[in-house]
Amino acid sequence: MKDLIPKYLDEIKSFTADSQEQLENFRVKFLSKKGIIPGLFAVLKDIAPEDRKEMGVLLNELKNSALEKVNELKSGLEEQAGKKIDVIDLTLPANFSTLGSKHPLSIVRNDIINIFSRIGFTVAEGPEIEDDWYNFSALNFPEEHPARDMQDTFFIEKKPDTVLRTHTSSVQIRVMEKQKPPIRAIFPGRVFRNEAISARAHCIFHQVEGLYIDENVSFADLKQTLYYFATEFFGAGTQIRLRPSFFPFTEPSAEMDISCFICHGKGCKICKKTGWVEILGCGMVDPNVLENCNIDSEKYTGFAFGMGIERIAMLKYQIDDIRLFFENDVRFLKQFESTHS
Ligand code: 2NM
Repeated sequence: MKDLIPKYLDEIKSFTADSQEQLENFRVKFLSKKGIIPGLFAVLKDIAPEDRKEMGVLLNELKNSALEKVNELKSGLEEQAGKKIDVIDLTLPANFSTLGSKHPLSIVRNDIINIFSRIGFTVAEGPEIEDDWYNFSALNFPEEHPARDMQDTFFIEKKPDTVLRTHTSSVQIRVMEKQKPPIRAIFPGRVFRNEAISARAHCIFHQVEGLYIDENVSFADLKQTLYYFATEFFGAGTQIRLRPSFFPFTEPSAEMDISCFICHGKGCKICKKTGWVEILGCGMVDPNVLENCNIDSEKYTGFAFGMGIERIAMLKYQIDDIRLFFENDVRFLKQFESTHS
């Protein structure tokens, strides 16, 4: 009997229960009337009197560990059962996750990309950090052009040849260097200009530029392509007009206005009572630019254009402060959803 007690003590101490049923079996085995421990107490009287006291102490110890174990496991199992019920409480309201919304600049950029991809333009991207060749020289900017000034361009410190691109035209040079005509692509991306931030201007903004180079590309192609874009983006019935302008990389150059889609020519704040709103710059690619990219300017001609995504988005949504695009205030951002898929 003395040998049995440490064995039972071990069994009791190491016992664990996964269910109420296992625990009840344990309790019956050791503590019930016909269980092991009362059985041992029953034979205590048969033990030699000089050993009886010591055995009594050991048996009490065994009984207390069994009782303790039952209490401990019982509260553990009850706690667990409580938790399980919490997890499947069907009366609780369902969790739902709040969806974000697309940034208005992403919506407008994607709309522009979709419109041009329907007439065969592909999309190309390139680095935001450029050297002087891709950002200026290849684009026919003269050495002393004011755009190269510190006032307009961000230069990388101690690397006078390295700049943050001021337009995505630098990507067009990279494509023209690598790819033979025909080239028909648009170039969305982030650009940087050293300008004071105001409601109208930001030092970081976004552009989509476009380029079409092939044999016999004419100013009429430019006009028809941009007319298609204007009616697709601003709606059927939109009129366009081209005003002569100047860019180093195009000759001739023009700026394009659309008829005011707010007042339809009656005169409003958006068009400053002129009935027309400027949306982009464009022109025929200067032969010098083609030659800089080893494209034969006798054989090939092309047109190019560029627009600011912020400007287009401000017109479309009638937003009067460019800084709203960059503040990431969800009260502003959640108001937009795509009108195109
Ligand atoms: C504009 C306006 C007019 C343009 C020209 C070229 C290139 F690379 F072909 F010379 N890229 N982008 C261009 C022409 C950009 O943005 C207002």
